[in-house]
Amino acid sequence: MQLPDASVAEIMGRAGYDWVAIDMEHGAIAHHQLPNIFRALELGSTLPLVRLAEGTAKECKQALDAGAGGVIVPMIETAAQLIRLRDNCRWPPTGTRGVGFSRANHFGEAFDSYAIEAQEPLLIAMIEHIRTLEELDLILQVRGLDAIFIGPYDLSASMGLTGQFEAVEFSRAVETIRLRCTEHGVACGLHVVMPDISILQQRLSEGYLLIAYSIDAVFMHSACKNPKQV
Ligand code: 3PY
Ligand code: MG
Repeated sequence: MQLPDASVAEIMGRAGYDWVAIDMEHGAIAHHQLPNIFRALELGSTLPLVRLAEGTAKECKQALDAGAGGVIVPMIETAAQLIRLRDNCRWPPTGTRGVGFSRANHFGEAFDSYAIEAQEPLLIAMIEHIRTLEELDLILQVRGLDAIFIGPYDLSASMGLTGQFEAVEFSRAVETIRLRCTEHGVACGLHVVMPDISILQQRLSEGYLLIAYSIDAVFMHSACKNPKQV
């Protein structure tokens, strides 16, 4: 979701997605808007995740305190960066995130049960640069990493092939990431940005386990421009 509106979240939540990620990297959604967007998503039993801009300590605690089930963090390139991120997301003793009453623990009412949950919120690392393939085995061994999420635009841009998803070198890089994830027993996912059911089915059959399908704004302009296909 990139559109900053709880009604959009309500529609998407009731559409039956397992999870919806709020895009705080490229979307126009501010921290104070998260609680109402999350409440709206939860009307449809959809798990709210947040794609952070960078994964700083402040961003992690604000998104998780607002009630995100986990974070998706762009541009992870090293194991050390991922470990810092993991620590930013977890309460002590396993991490360094500040402890406090917030929406995530029902403003203190569910403090004890949340203290356990806050040891391991979902941690999803985006792989978006070709040079990260050299560090990938170390990244995949970081304890607490739940999944890898490939950003096709940034990954292709890092190869000088921006948006050229048919390019052989790009397909090879994507497949290498997926295979390495399988070897390490880590779920692999990616963003199918343009809504296309045949590509979605192909990615599912290849074994991707965490697929973001399009973006609210893209669904809307596809429907406006080409209503017959929606
Ligand atoms: C990318 O393609 O780079 C993305 O971040 C998609 O979400
Ligand atoms: Mg990206």
